[in-house]
Amino acid sequence: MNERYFYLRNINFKFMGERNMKFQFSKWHGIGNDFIIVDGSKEQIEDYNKTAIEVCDRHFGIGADGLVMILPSEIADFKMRIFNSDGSEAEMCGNATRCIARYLYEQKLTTKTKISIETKAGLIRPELVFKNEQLETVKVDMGEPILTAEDIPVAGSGKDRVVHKKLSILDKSYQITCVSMGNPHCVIFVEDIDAVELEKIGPIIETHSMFPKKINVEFVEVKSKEHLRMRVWERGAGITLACGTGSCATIVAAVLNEKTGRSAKIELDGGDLFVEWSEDNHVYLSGPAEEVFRAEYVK
Ligand code: ZDP
Repeated sequence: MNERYFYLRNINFKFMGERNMKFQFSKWHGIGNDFIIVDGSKEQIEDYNKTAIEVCDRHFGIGADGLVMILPSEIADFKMRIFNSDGSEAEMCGNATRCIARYLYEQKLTTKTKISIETKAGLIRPELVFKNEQLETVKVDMGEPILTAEDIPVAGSGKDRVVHKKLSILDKSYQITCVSMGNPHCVIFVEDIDAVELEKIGPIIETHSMFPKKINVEFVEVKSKEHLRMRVWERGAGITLACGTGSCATIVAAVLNEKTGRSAKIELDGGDLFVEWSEDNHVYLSGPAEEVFRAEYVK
């Protein structure tokens, strides 16, 4: 937090009155998980990591959980890169993928309703689903979950799965289940989600030495076999209103812990997402994607 503050203060001193960056962007959200989307084939940004810190800041910048660059791809229709609000790059992003699919279609950058997008975690395929010519939802084939500890990565468990394993933090112990959806997640089922001090426990688990690439942390309360309530502490972004990859990791963890069937509604602070861990081993994520405004950033 402090580092970010000093970084921002420096930019403000350095560039006061000076304008050296200019780009068009569009602000989107997937149930309150918000992104600045930039078409990198048209707009020039020199340093994605530093720019993400600057523009995601909710007081000194535009304000968002992440900066998403859309870039040309040689193996898919488009390539996406996602930077968290702390400037770190994530491999994958479920909610942003839905936003991008709708953005590309509405901006007429593609006529396809099913798009392939290259990410650092492989190809993912969002699909715009229409009903009576109205967009009903954006459904994403998020690919297969990764459950092998060393691939998630979780240290110290080799090729085993990390399902319902004990983790002691401060004076409490938690049962954790770890899943990678391209990016790493640690899912913890609790009796009472409102009693979880997410702001306190989230960053401790995120940066625990067990997780060499840090980790996204999801606390989940089981409401029924088809309904989970989830709150998330995101790696590199802190508390956010929703997390798409986190919802996918949650359904996988719920099945592995015999809490639900293979599909469920995930109730998040910003709204609901629908997830299914299909028999073909792919996880499907559905939910809304909304544009908020378009503007030009000038600094
Ligand atoms: O893995 C990470 O560092 C996440 N913070 C990336 C963002 C994930 C996201 N919330 C999602 O919906 O998958 C955008």
